[in-house]
Amino acid sequence: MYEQMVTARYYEERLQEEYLEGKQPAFDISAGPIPGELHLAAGQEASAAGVCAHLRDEDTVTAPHRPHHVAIAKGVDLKRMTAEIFGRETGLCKGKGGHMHLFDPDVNFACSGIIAEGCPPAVGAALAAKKRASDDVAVAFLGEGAVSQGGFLESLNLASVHDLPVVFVVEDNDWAISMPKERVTDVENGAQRADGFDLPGVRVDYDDAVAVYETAADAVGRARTGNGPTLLEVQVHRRMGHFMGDAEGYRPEEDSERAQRLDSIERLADDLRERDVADDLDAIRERAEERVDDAIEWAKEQPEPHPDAAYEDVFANPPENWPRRSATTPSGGDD
Ligand SMILES: Cc1ncc(C[n+]2csc(CCOP(=O)(O)OP(=O)(O)O)c2C)c(N)n1
Ligand SMILES: [Mg+2]
Repeated sequence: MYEQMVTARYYEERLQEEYLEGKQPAFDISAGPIPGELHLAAGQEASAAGVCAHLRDEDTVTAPHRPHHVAIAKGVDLKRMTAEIFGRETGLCKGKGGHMHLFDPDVNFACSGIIAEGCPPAVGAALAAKKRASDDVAVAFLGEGAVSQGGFLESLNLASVHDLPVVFVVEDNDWAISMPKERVTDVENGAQRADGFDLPGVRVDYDDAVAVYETAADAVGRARTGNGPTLLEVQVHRRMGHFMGDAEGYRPEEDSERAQRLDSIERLADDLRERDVADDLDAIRERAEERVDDAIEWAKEQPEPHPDAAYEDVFANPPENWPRRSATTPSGGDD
């Protein structure tokens, strides 16, 4: 878990550097090697690492617009994910999805920029697993800002009534862009939403990876043994703005300071040292950094998609006379 967490943190530190290239001084969001928005999850690593430690490749995970820590913990190919974020042809979605739309069928991972959008597909994957009589499970990650969304609430209902092997993981980072949760809901503890659907709801009040791991063991175990869904909420801390370039004028200074102070990675490192579990945390960190640097270097060398491919994989039924690929385009277009 420590390795997953330091990989995710360093990955985002490196993305941050790459993202800012060419965007300043007047923050041009379309400029530089990573055009568009970028939502970083620094401070939220414990929930992804603690939950995904219980998962296998066959299990399905969906994530929202802040997906990197979850994708890394689920084992998404780091090189192809990075190429996708850089908009390159060898990216997971051939460079057309970008950082909010990563899709890796090898490890059954998907994410979306539409909040709570991952809940119905996770329920679908859980239904498929049940119908196939396999013990695969599905996990949907979402933010606390999405817990009043219809897609989420309807998914809780279907999961409960059909007893499906799915776990909903709400990452409560206190903010939905600039909106504190107390202004949009009177429900303080998002796990309470489970009560209305008669399924177990549990909350981990602090972002301790071991506490998340232990709580998730029950939730994933319940799903895997045919005992139905669980809603798990984890308190995490958003160390950065909502997205890169967010000046955070709405955020009290103490709240940002608290997020910096309560670092789940440092907490886990102290814990590991105290329990004498890992003798060389520096080696783990170095290995993680090398892997990230390699992925970023590789991705930046990848070709950009051919303009003729712009319409491919976009329409299920392409319009007539849609642009065809030219002979110079590297791969076929029938898929
Ligand atoms: C259905 C929908 N409505 C609105 C948005 C715009 N939007 C993007 S992120 C966000 C807030 C999400 O907050 P939360 O779920 O807490 O996730 P966090 O950003 O804190 O990780 C909103 C409203 C969206 N992407 N999808
Ligand atoms: Mg939030």
